Amino acid sequence: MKNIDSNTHVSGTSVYLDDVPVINGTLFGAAFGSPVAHGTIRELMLEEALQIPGVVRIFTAADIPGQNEIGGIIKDEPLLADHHVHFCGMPVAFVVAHTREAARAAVKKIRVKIDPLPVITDPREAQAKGELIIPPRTFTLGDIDNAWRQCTHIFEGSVDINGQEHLYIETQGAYVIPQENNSLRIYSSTQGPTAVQRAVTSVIGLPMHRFEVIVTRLGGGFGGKEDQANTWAALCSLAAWLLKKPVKYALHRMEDMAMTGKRHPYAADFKIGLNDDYKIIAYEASFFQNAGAAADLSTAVLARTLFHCTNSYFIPNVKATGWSCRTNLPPNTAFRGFGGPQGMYVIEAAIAKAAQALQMDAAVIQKKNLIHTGQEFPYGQIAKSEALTCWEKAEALYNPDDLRKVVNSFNAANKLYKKGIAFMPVCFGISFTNTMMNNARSLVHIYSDGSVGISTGAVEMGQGVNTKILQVAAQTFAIAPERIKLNHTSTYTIANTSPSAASATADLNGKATLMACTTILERLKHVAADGLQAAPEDISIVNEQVLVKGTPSTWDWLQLITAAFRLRVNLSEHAHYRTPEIHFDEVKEKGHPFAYHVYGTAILEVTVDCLRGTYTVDTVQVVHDFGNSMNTDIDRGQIEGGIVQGIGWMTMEEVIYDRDGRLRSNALSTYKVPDIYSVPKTIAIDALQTNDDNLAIFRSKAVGEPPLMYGIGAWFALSNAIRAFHPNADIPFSTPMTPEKVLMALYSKTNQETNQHHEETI
Ligand code: LUZ
Ligand code: MOS
Repeated sequence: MKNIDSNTHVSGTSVYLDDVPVINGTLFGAAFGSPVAHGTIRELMLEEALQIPGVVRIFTAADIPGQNEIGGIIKDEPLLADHHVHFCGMPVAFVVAHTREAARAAVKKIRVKIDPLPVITDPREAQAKGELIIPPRTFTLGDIDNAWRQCTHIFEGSVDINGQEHLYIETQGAYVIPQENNSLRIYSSTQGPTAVQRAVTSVIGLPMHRFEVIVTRLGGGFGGKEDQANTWAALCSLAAWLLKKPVKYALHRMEDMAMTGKRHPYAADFKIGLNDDYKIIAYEASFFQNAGAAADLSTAVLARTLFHCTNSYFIPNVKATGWSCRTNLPPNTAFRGFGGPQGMYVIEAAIAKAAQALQMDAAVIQKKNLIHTGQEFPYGQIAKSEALTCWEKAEALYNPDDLRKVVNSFNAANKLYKKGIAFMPVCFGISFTNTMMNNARSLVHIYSDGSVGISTGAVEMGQGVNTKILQVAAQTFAIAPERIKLNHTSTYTIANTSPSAASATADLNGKATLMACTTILERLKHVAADGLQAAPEDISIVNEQVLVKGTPSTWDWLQLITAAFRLRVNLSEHAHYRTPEIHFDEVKEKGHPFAYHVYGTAILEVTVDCLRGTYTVDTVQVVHDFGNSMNTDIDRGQIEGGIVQGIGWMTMEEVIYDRDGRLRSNALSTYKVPDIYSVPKTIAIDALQTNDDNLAIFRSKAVGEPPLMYGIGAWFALSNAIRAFHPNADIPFSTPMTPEKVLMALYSKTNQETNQHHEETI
């Protein structure tokens, strides 16, 4: 089935926040962000800004009627800076004017005197100074202290992983319209309507039922709107509330880039031990997460780093510790993979280091250590593993031995171009790591003309969740998709939603929809049984036809609904789904946090121009565990997009803050994302069909986040290509692998010399 949004997308009639018709009298907002990263506000000067024609009012922390607090997990995030500023771009004042031009002009006229305080941008420095969001967390398996003795080969290293700008095509924004009885209607570009509702509730100081948050769809989210849509919605709500006027603020790209958090950069140290047989016996890792200036979702992101610190491997002795370090950067936040990719990069780096030192192919170590069914993850869950199945299917399909031969002969024949390949296995746990969040609701109505309307807590952001939910209803009722419409997401219709995140949206909201449809279907079967003098269990519907014991009756769908309506049968249902079986004990750090895991293996091939340092990703060949895909077109789209986004993170996307905490890569001229020229020339995707994960909707495994992590392989393929040019190249584990870093590595001294040398070169 086609994506149900394809027609409106192609014809330009899909409604995003900025397409919501603006009503008469609407005012426009713009936020003034702190020009410095850390300091005490001495004086805020608004007079000049207020002189700009069209400016209505400028709001500051003093105007907030409720609490100046929008923090989610931890209450540490003011909406507007009061006395202190903690990051560059932290909102200090909110201008409201008759036009957006006036609002932006006024922002430029605001002056602030700030006494500077020391700025920390480096997580290791923050950790050393005790600047922690929460105490460190440690996951352990086996007996790490005694395990080193069983190891023949032990390697240590350090890693620096950079962040990533979300670059959703639609920037953040909100449009708030006051309603009667002290209520607000809030249009928000958010993945988390309830998160927005809570933030507004906190700031205005009235109960949640006053605030309706409406989302039609997003032009991308990628995690950036899981928590960080709250600020703009709360600012517009504050102004709309106090002025009793509609207020809209859709951020300019550069505002969005400067004021919002990104994927978390991490520093990490690892130690890996292997035995004679190259089995990984012990692994120890310390993760220093750059949380930014407030908690946001950092603690949950850190948890997922620990959950995925051994990626697809079984390692009997593990100790992984994570520190969430407070720095003076914008609070970093959810981003596709949610800390998992960072954990995976570090174990892949450890394996690559071992392989390099042992003069062997990393793939040998990778394959030998893939987790098998029955083995235990460091957090206590027992694997039901497709890791080796995916790997072996990739070998069978894509002939990596032949590819190696091609690469070797290419490298022998070419002096200034070198190819490299890498395997990247992925294992990603599906469920919010916070067990409490794994629930969803769906409201299904059948109208008296036989048409169906569905509302859920899911937010459509291009991932195709509405198409999948529609498929669930179409399949359950056995009716044509054209009879079904997915409605916008609203907190008045569906309450207490978890954000659309964690790859779990179709599972959770699809399961709730399945429950609602099944309940109505049971009622309908009784109606048909009475009307057709049969037993309810003999009734079925196929292609809109009512069957009795498999034989078509005189009734079709419309007659069935008409009969049910006449008999006053309830044609609506609101169902609640909670994922069964999952649990986690945060004291023991053990449990069964994930409904299931998604597995896959990618083989990546790159070519490096050894004169220029530039490169291409030539092929990415994947075997991906789809379960029993509900919609292969949508799922392939997710995989292709994820791969390209992952490659971007690992290769060209370089988030740069200067020492003063100011974002330098603050526009698309200075922040490079993959374009049509840099996507892989070939992406091959093979579907591993597995059929036993019943916690996935219709046994169709979640597909949102896992494929991003295939992109990690690009980093290692590049370093293999560099080594084909310079076998002893010094290649620090530093991401992204930009052309500049490739060049430095190509012409580096040997890796026997220390990192100090590398810093001098820089
Ligand atoms: N968001 C969240 C997520 O709140 N919890 C999670 O476990 C998660 N995982 C992936 C992506 N977003
Ligand atoms: Mo997400 S990183 O699934 O919002």
